[in-house]
Amino acid sequence: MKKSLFTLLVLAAAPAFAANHEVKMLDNGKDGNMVFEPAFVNAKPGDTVTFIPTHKGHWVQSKAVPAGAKDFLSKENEKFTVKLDKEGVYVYTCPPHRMMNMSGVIQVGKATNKAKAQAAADELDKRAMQNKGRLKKYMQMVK
Ligand SMILES: [Cu+2]
Repeated sequence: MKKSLFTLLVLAAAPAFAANHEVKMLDNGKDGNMVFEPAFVNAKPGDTVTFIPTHKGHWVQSKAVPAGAKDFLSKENEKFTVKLDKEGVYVYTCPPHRMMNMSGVIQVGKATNKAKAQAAADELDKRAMQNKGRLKKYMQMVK
């Protein structure tokens, strides 16, 4: 009885431990030019991701989000935070550098919409003129 009450209290307090993950928008990074870093983030439901305009000329737009989650679109050169309420895979791109495959993946809890996210990632990889295969690599990190 006491133990289950304790468990209940811990679960109720869980949102207080929500983490914020920072993703830099870069002209050059470890994975090449025009890149998000880290481009794959594994988050828990309730966490947030903040995109940091480290270099200028970038912004983010979602290409696939889990069922019930809102699409997002930020403004150029602005810090932007997304709240990750829904479990699943989020695929996003930087619109002006889509052809350079400046795109990324966020997994939140279970990959509920993996097929849809994979299709969006494949489409980005297919259309990219540079840095092909990045999305394939990021999607392989989805568990
Ligand atoms: Cu960009």
